[in-house]
Amino acid sequence: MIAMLLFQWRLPQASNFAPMVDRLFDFILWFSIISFLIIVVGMVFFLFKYWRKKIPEDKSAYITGHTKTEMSVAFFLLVVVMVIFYWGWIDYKAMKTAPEDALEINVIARQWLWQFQYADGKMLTNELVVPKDKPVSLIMTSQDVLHSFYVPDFRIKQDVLPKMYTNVWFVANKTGPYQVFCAEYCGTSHSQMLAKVKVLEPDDFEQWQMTGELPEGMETKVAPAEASAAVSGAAASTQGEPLAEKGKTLFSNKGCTACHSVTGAAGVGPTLKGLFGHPVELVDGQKVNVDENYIRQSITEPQSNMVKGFQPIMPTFKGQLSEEEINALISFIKSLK
Ligand code: HEC
Ligand SMILES: [Cu+2]
Repeated sequence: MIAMLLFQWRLPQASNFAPMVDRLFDFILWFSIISFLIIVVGMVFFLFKYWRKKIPEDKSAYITGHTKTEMSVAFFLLVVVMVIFYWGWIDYKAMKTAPEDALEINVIARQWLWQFQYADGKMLTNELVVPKDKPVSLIMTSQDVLHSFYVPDFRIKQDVLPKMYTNVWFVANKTGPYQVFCAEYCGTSHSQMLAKVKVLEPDDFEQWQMTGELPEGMETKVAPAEASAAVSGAAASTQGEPLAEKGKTLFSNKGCTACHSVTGAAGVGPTLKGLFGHPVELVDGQKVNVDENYIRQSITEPQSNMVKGFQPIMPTFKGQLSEEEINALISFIKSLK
C-alpha cells in the first residue's frame, strides 16, 4: 500500500497529453519542494547559528534592506514564472488545435447525462467509443446549464456551455475503459453524471462501427430496468441514419431550401456550398471564419451575424431545433465542399 502510494501516486497516463501535462506539473511541484526546503532549512540553520544565548552581549546589526539581493531574487522568480507561463502556453496551444484528420464526435451534455453523436448516425449515452492512436475531436454543447467534460486519465477538462460549441481533442494511446466526470456543479445529480470512454484497438473499433459489438471485457453493462439512464449513469446506444443525411432531410423539411442553394447559385440567401472553413464578410465589414459556432449562430440568431449584401429576412430557428438536429444540419453544411 505504501509502496503503491510512493511509486504509483500518479494517475494512469492514457493519452498524448498526459505526459505533457505531467512534465509541467512535475516541474512546478519539484521547484516548489526545492524552494521550500532551501527556505526552511536555511531558516532553521540561522535560527540555531544566531541563537541569542550563544552570543549574549552582541546585538545584531540593523539591516534596512539590500537592493541587489532583493532585485536578483525578484528577477530570478520572474524568470521562473515566465518559463512556467511560456511552457503552459505552448502546451495549451497544442491542446487547443485539433489536427485536420481527427475523428469528429458531437457531445451533448444535459442534466445529468452525456450523449455522443457519431457521423454515421450512432447515438450513445454515457459511453464514448474511440479508436486507439487516432486523434479524436469532440464538439461539445449543453442542452441546459454549464457542465465540464473531464477525463483525468487523459488530462483533459473542458467546460461545456449552452448555446455554443467548445472543443477538446486527444489521442488515446492505451486501450481500456476510462472514467468521464462532469467537473462543473450542475444540479442534484451532478455526481451521477458519469460516462466511460472505451478505447479500442483500431480493428475492434471498425468492427464496432459495423456491428455495434464491443470486444470482450468492454461490453456495456445493461442497467436494471427500473433505473432510467438519466439518473443512473447507465449506457445505451441507438443507430440512426448518418448525421449529414439527417441534416439534408432537415434542410428541406425546415424550408431552408427556399432561400439557400447548395449548388453555388445565390438565391434570397447566400449559397451554403463551400461555406465551412472559409471567411465570410459581414455587413459591418468584419471578416469571420465559418466554424460550427458561426453556423449555429446563423441558424438560431440570424440577425446577429448578417452577411454582407443580404436582407435580414431569415427567420430564427431558435427553440425549433433540438441539439441533435442542429448538429445534423451543421454536419450537412460541412459536407457541402
Ligand atoms: C426566408 C429565407 C431564409 C430561410 C428560410 C433560411 N435562411 Fe438562412 N439565410 C437567409 C439570408 C437572407 C441569409 C443572409 C443574411 C443573414 O446572415 O442573416 C442567411 C444566412 C444563413 C447562413 C449564413 C450564411 C453565410 O454565408 O454566412 C446560414 C448558415 C444559414 N442561413 C442557414 C440556414 C438554415 C440551416 C436554414 C433552415 C433551417 C435557413 N438558413 C433558412 C435566408 C433564409
Ligand atoms: Cu454536469
